[in-house]
Amino acid sequence: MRQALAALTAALTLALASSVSAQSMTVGFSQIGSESGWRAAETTVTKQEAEKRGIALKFADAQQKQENQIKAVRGFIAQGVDAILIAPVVATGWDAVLKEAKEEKIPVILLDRQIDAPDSLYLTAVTSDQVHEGRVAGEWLVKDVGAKTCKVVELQGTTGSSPAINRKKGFEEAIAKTTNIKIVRSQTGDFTRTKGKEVMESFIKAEGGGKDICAVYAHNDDMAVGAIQAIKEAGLKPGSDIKVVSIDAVPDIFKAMAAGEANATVELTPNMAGPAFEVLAAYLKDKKEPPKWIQTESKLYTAKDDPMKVYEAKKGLGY
Ligand code: GYE
Repeated sequence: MRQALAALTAALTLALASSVSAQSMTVGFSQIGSESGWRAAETTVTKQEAEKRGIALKFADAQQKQENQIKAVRGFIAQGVDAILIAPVVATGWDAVLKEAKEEKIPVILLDRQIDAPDSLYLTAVTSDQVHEGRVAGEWLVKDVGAKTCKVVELQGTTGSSPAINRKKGFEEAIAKTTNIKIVRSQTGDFTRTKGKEVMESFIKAEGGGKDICAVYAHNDDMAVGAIQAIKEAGLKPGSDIKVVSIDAVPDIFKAMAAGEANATVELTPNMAGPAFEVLAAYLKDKKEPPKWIQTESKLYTAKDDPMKVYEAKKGLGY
Protein backbone atom coordinates (compact mmCIF):
# COMPACT_ATOMS: atom_id res chain seq x y z
CA MET A 1 0.00 0.00 0.00
CA ARG A 2 2.73 2.39 1.09
CA GLN A 3 4.65 1.68 -2.18
CA ALA A 4 1.56 2.32 -4.29
CA LEU A 5 1.04 5.63 -2.49
CA ALA A 6 4.69 6.59 -3.05
CA ALA A 7 4.44 5.72 -6.76
CA LEU A 8 1.24 7.74 -7.10
CA THR A 9 2.81 10.74 -5.33
CA ALA A 10 5.86 10.54 -7.60
CA ALA A 11 3.70 10.36 -10.71
CA LEU A 12 1.58 13.30 -9.59
CA THR A 13 4.67 15.37 -8.73
CA LEU A 14 6.16 14.62 -12.15
CA ALA A 15 2.94 15.55 -13.93
CA LEU A 16 2.63 18.74 -11.90
CA ALA A 17 6.29 19.63 -12.53
CA SER A 18 5.99 19.24 -16.29
CA SER A 19 2.67 21.10 -16.46
CA VAL A 20 3.99 23.89 -14.21
CA SER A 21 7.13 24.16 -16.35
CA ALA A 22 4.96 24.42 -19.51
CA GLN A 23 2.66 26.90 -17.75
CA SER A 24 5.49 29.23 -16.67
CA MET A 25 7.40 28.79 -19.94
CA THR A 26 7.92 31.93 -22.03
CA VAL A 27 8.96 31.41 -25.66
CA GLY A 28 9.99 34.08 -28.15
CA PHE A 29 9.01 33.47 -31.78
CA SER A 30 10.79 35.34 -34.57
CA GLN A 31 8.47 34.85 -37.55
CA ILE A 32 9.53 35.85 -41.09
CA GLY A 33 6.36 37.77 -41.91
CA SER A 34 3.09 36.89 -43.65
CA GLU A 35 4.28 36.63 -47.26
CA SER A 36 2.08 33.62 -48.03
CA GLY A 37 -1.10 31.88 -46.96
CA TRP A 38 1.03 29.06 -45.59
CA ARG A 39 3.11 31.45 -43.45
CA ALA A 40 -0.01 33.06 -42.01
CA ALA A 41 -1.34 29.60 -41.14
CA GLU A 42 1.93 28.69 -39.45
CA THR A 43 1.61 31.78 -37.25
CA THR A 44 -2.00 30.95 -36.34
CA VAL A 45 -1.16 27.34 -35.53
CA THR A 46 1.92 28.30 -33.48
CA LYS A 47 -0.20 30.61 -31.32
CA GLN A 48 -2.82 27.85 -30.94
CA GLU A 49 -0.18 25.26 -30.00
CA ALA A 50 1.33 27.62 -27.40
CA GLU A 51 -2.08 28.39 -25.93
CA LYS A 52 -2.90 24.66 -25.70
CA ARG A 53 0.20 24.18 -23.55
CA GLY A 54 -0.14 27.32 -21.45
CA ILE A 55 3.06 28.70 -22.99
CA ALA A 56 3.44 32.50 -23.00
CA LEU A 57 4.41 33.33 -26.62
CA LYS A 58 6.21 36.57 -27.48
CA PHE A 59 5.63 37.06 -31.23
CA ALA A 60 7.76 39.24 -33.58
CA ASP A 61 6.96 39.70 -37.30
CA ALA A 62 10.13 40.57 -39.25
CA GLN A 63 8.45 41.75 -42.48
CA GLN A 64 10.78 39.31 -44.30
CA LYS A 65 13.95 41.14 -43.14
CA GLN A 66 16.75 39.18 -41.46
CA GLU A 67 17.96 42.24 -39.55
CA ASN A 68 14.54 42.48 -37.89
CA GLN A 69 14.74 38.81 -36.94
CA ILE A 70 18.18 39.25 -35.38
CA LYS A 71 16.94 42.30 -33.47
CA ALA A 72 13.93 40.34 -32.21
CA VAL A 73 16.10 37.40 -31.10
CA ARG A 74 18.41 39.78 -29.20
CA GLY A 75 15.31 41.23 -27.54
CA PHE A 76 14.14 37.78 -26.47
CA ILE A 77 17.59 37.04 -25.03
CA ALA A 78 17.53 40.33 -23.07
CA GLN A 79 14.08 39.43 -21.72
CA GLY A 80 15.44 36.08 -20.54
CA VAL A 81 12.90 33.89 -22.33
CA ASP A 82 13.04 30.13 -21.73
CA ALA A 83 13.39 29.29 -25.45
CA ILE A 84 13.34 30.89 -28.90
CA LEU A 85 11.68 29.76 -32.15
CA ILE A 86 13.07 31.14 -35.42
CA ALA A 87 11.73 30.70 -38.94
CA PRO A 88 14.96 31.87 -40.63
CA VAL A 89 14.24 33.97 -43.72
CA VAL A 90 17.62 33.10 -45.28
CA ALA A 91 20.13 30.34 -44.59
CA THR A 92 23.21 32.42 -43.71
CA GLY A 93 24.14 35.12 -41.16
CA TRP A 94 22.85 33.46 -37.97
CA ASP A 95 26.04 32.32 -36.18
CA ALA A 96 26.64 35.42 -34.06
CA VAL A 97 23.15 35.80 -32.61
CA LEU A 98 22.81 32.05 -32.05
CA LYS A 99 26.09 32.09 -30.12
CA GLU A 100 24.66 34.87 -27.92
CA ALA A 101 21.59 32.72 -27.17
CA LYS A 102 23.82 29.73 -26.46
CA GLU A 103 25.91 31.78 -24.02
CA GLU A 104 22.70 32.57 -22.13
CA LYS A 105 21.71 28.86 -22.25
CA ILE A 106 18.53 29.70 -24.18
CA PRO A 107 17.63 26.81 -26.54
CA VAL A 108 16.73 27.80 -30.12
CA ILE A 109 14.48 25.75 -32.41
CA LEU A 110 14.29 26.45 -36.16
CA LEU A 111 10.91 26.20 -37.87
CA ASP A 112 10.30 25.36 -41.56
CA ARG A 113 13.69 26.44 -42.89
CA GLN A 114 17.26 25.22 -42.34
CA ILE A 115 20.39 27.38 -41.88
CA ASP A 116 24.07 27.06 -42.82
CA ALA A 117 25.47 27.06 -39.28
CA PRO A 118 26.90 24.43 -36.91
CA ASP A 119 23.98 22.44 -35.55
CA SER A 120 25.48 22.87 -32.06
CA LEU A 121 24.01 26.39 -32.23
CA TYR A 122 20.40 25.21 -32.20
CA LEU A 123 18.45 22.49 -30.37
CA THR A 124 16.68 21.12 -33.46
CA ALA A 125 15.07 22.14 -36.77
CA VAL A 126 11.46 21.17 -37.55
CA THR A 127 11.19 21.23 -41.36
CA SER A 128 10.07 19.23 -44.36
CA ASP A 129 12.59 17.60 -46.71
CA GLN A 130 12.61 20.42 -49.24
CA VAL A 131 14.77 18.60 -51.80
CA HIS A 132 12.22 15.77 -51.68
CA GLU A 133 9.37 18.26 -52.20
CA GLY A 134 11.07 19.56 -55.35
CA ARG A 135 11.73 16.03 -56.54
CA VAL A 136 8.10 14.99 -56.04
CA ALA A 137 6.94 18.04 -58.01
CA GLY A 138 9.42 17.25 -60.80
CA GLU A 139 8.50 13.58 -60.91
CA TRP A 140 4.83 14.49 -61.23
CA LEU A 141 5.61 16.70 -64.25
CA VAL A 142 7.83 14.02 -65.84
CA LYS A 143 4.96 11.53 -65.56
CA ASP A 144 2.35 14.02 -66.79
CA VAL A 145 4.35 15.19 -69.79
CA GLY A 146 5.59 11.83 -71.09
CA ALA A 147 7.78 12.14 -74.18
CA LYS A 148 6.49 15.58 -75.20
CA THR A 149 8.99 18.46 -75.34
CA CYS A 150 8.30 20.65 -72.33
CA LYS A 151 9.73 24.12 -71.66
CA VAL A 152 9.34 24.91 -67.95
CA VAL A 153 9.48 28.32 -66.26
CA GLU A 154 10.35 28.36 -62.55
CA LEU A 155 9.21 30.79 -59.86
CA GLN A 156 11.79 30.49 -57.09
CA GLY A 157 11.19 31.26 -53.43
CA THR A 158 13.09 33.91 -51.48
CA THR A 159 16.69 34.15 -52.70
CA GLY A 160 19.08 32.49 -50.25
CA SER A 161 16.36 30.69 -48.32
CA SER A 162 16.74 26.94 -47.76
CA PRO A 163 13.40 26.08 -49.46
CA ALA A 164 14.36 28.04 -52.59
CA ILE A 165 17.76 26.35 -52.80
CA ASN A 166 16.49 22.84 -51.99
CA ARG A 167 13.24 22.85 -53.97
CA LYS A 168 15.19 23.93 -57.07
CA LYS A 169 17.71 21.16 -56.48
CA GLY A 170 15.10 18.44 -56.09
CA PHE A 171 13.08 19.49 -59.14
CA GLU A 172 16.20 19.69 -61.33
CA GLU A 173 17.27 16.21 -60.18
CA ALA A 174 13.89 14.82 -61.27
CA ILE A 175 13.81 16.41 -64.74
CA ALA A 176 17.51 15.68 -65.35
CA LYS A 177 16.45 12.08 -65.90
CA THR A 178 14.66 13.18 -69.11
CA THR A 179 15.89 14.82 -72.33
CA ASN A 180 12.58 16.49 -73.23
CA ILE A 181 11.92 18.66 -70.14
CA LYS A 182 14.01 21.79 -69.60
CA ILE A 183 13.80 24.86 -67.36
CA VAL A 184 14.09 27.80 -69.77
CA ARG A 185 13.55 30.67 -67.33
CA SER A 186 13.92 30.88 -63.55
CA GLN A 187 13.55 33.86 -61.22
CA THR A 188 12.52 34.60 -57.64
CA GLY A 189 8.94 35.55 -56.90
CA ASP A 190 9.81 35.86 -53.20
CA PHE A 191 7.03 33.41 -52.21
CA THR A 192 4.34 36.08 -52.80
CA ARG A 193 1.30 36.14 -55.14
CA THR A 194 2.06 39.66 -56.37
CA LYS A 195 5.64 38.91 -57.34
CA GLY A 196 4.67 35.50 -58.72
CA LYS A 197 2.19 37.20 -61.07
CA GLU A 198 4.68 39.89 -62.10
CA VAL A 199 7.47 37.43 -62.89
CA MET A 200 5.10 35.09 -64.75
CA GLU A 201 3.97 38.06 -66.88
CA SER A 202 7.61 38.71 -67.80
CA PHE A 203 8.15 35.02 -68.62
CA ILE A 204 5.08 35.02 -70.89
CA LYS A 205 6.28 38.14 -72.70
CA ALA A 206 9.77 36.68 -73.14
CA GLU A 207 8.46 33.33 -74.37
CA GLY A 208 6.41 34.26 -77.43
CA GLY A 209 3.28 35.25 -75.51
CA GLY A 210 3.38 32.06 -73.50
CA LYS A 211 2.30 29.58 -76.16
CA ASP A 212 5.76 27.92 -75.98
CA ILE A 213 5.61 27.43 -72.20
CA CYS A 214 4.47 23.94 -71.23
CA ALA A 215 4.54 24.28 -67.41
CA VAL A 216 5.23 26.60 -64.49
CA TYR A 217 6.92 25.19 -61.37
CA ALA A 218 6.40 27.50 -58.39
CA HIS A 219 8.21 26.93 -55.09
CA ASN A 220 4.95 27.76 -53.31
CA ASP A 221 1.22 27.86 -54.05
CA ASP A 222 0.95 31.62 -53.55
CA MET A 223 3.30 32.31 -56.45
CA ALA A 224 1.42 29.66 -58.46
CA VAL A 225 -1.90 31.48 -57.81
CA GLY A 226 -0.27 34.71 -59.02
CA ALA A 227 1.03 32.91 -62.11
CA ILE A 228 -2.44 31.50 -62.83
CA GLN A 229 -3.77 35.09 -62.92
CA ALA A 230 -1.02 36.12 -65.36
CA ILE A 231 -1.66 33.11 -67.61
CA LYS A 232 -5.38 33.89 -67.78
CA GLU A 233 -4.72 37.57 -68.52
CA ALA A 234 -2.51 36.45 -71.41
CA GLY A 235 -5.51 34.59 -72.86
CA LEU A 236 -4.14 31.14 -72.07
CA LYS A 237 -5.61 28.31 -69.99
CA PRO A 238 -3.70 27.54 -66.75
CA GLY A 239 -3.84 23.84 -65.96
CA SER A 240 -4.03 22.84 -69.63
CA ASP A 241 -2.13 25.21 -71.99
CA ILE A 242 0.37 25.70 -69.16
CA LYS A 243 0.53 23.07 -66.41
CA VAL A 244 0.83 24.43 -62.84
CA VAL A 245 2.77 22.51 -60.18
CA SER A 246 3.73 23.95 -56.78
CA ILE A 247 4.24 23.26 -53.07
CA ASP A 248 2.41 23.98 -49.76
CA ALA A 249 -1.12 22.61 -50.43
CA VAL A 250 -2.88 25.75 -49.14
CA PRO A 251 -6.69 25.87 -49.59
CA ASP A 252 -6.66 28.26 -52.59
CA ILE A 253 -4.61 25.91 -54.76
CA PHE A 254 -7.37 23.30 -54.34
CA LYS A 255 -9.95 25.81 -55.50
CA ALA A 256 -7.79 26.37 -58.61
CA MET A 257 -7.45 22.61 -59.08
CA ALA A 258 -11.23 22.18 -58.88
CA ALA A 259 -11.55 24.82 -61.61
CA GLY A 260 -9.00 22.94 -63.77
CA GLU A 261 -6.48 25.79 -63.38
CA ALA A 262 -3.83 23.99 -61.29
CA ASN A 263 -2.54 20.43 -61.51
CA ALA A 264 -0.43 19.34 -58.53
CA THR A 265 0.86 20.51 -55.15
CA VAL A 266 3.08 18.98 -52.45
CA GLU A 267 1.70 19.38 -48.94
CA LEU A 268 3.60 21.21 -46.18
CA THR A 269 2.09 21.17 -42.71
CA PRO A 270 1.73 24.58 -41.00
CA ASN A 271 2.07 22.81 -37.66
CA MET A 272 5.81 22.92 -37.04
CA ALA A 273 5.32 24.36 -33.54
CA GLY A 274 3.57 21.30 -32.08
CA PRO A 275 6.60 19.01 -32.52
CA ALA A 276 8.88 21.90 -31.48
CA PHE A 277 7.07 22.44 -28.17
CA GLU A 278 7.08 18.69 -27.48
CA VAL A 279 10.86 18.33 -27.78
CA LEU A 280 11.36 21.60 -25.90
CA ALA A 281 9.32 20.40 -22.90
CA ALA A 282 11.29 17.13 -22.84
CA TYR A 283 14.59 19.01 -23.13
CA LEU A 284 13.79 21.51 -20.38
CA LYS A 285 12.66 18.69 -18.11
CA ASP A 286 15.63 16.36 -18.42
CA LYS A 287 18.09 18.05 -20.82
CA LYS A 288 17.52 15.18 -23.28
CA GLU A 289 19.00 16.35 -26.61
CA PRO A 290 16.50 15.73 -29.46
CA PRO A 291 17.63 14.78 -32.98
CA LYS A 292 18.92 17.81 -34.88
CA TRP A 293 16.19 17.44 -37.51
CA ILE A 294 12.51 16.64 -37.03
CA GLN A 295 11.16 15.98 -40.53
CA THR A 296 7.53 16.74 -41.37
CA GLU A 297 5.54 14.77 -44.00
CA SER A 298 5.22 15.70 -47.68
CA LYS A 299 2.23 14.42 -49.67
CA LEU A 300 1.42 14.94 -53.36
CA TYR A 301 -2.09 16.12 -54.20
CA THR A 302 -3.49 16.30 -57.74
CA ALA A 303 -6.88 17.10 -59.28
CA LYS A 304 -7.73 13.41 -58.81
CA ASP A 305 -7.89 13.93 -55.02
CA ASP A 306 -11.33 15.57 -54.80
CA PRO A 307 -9.89 19.12 -54.45
CA MET A 308 -12.99 20.80 -53.09
CA LYS A 309 -13.22 18.21 -50.31
CA VAL A 310 -9.57 18.89 -49.41
CA TYR A 311 -10.25 22.66 -49.62
CA GLU A 312 -13.11 22.39 -47.12
CA ALA A 313 -11.07 20.17 -44.77
CA LYS A 314 -8.11 22.58 -44.82
CA LYS A 315 -10.16 25.71 -44.16
CA GLY A 316 -10.25 24.94 -40.46
CA LEU A 317 -6.53 24.23 -40.04
CA GLY A 318 -5.28 27.74 -39.39
CA TYR A 319 -5.73 29.11 -42.95
O1 GYE B 1 6.67 27.03 -48.68
C1 GYE B 1 6.16 29.38 -48.26
C2 GYE B 1 6.66 30.35 -47.20
O2 GYE B 1 9.63 28.29 -45.44
C3 GYE B 1 8.95 26.22 -46.42
O3 GYE B 1 7.94 29.82 -46.80
C4 GYE B 1 8.52 27.64 -46.02
C5 GYE B 1 8.04 28.44 -47.20
C6 GYE B 1 6.64 28.07 -47.72
O4 GYE B 1 6.74 31.63 -47.68
O5 GYE B 1 4.78 29.49 -48.50
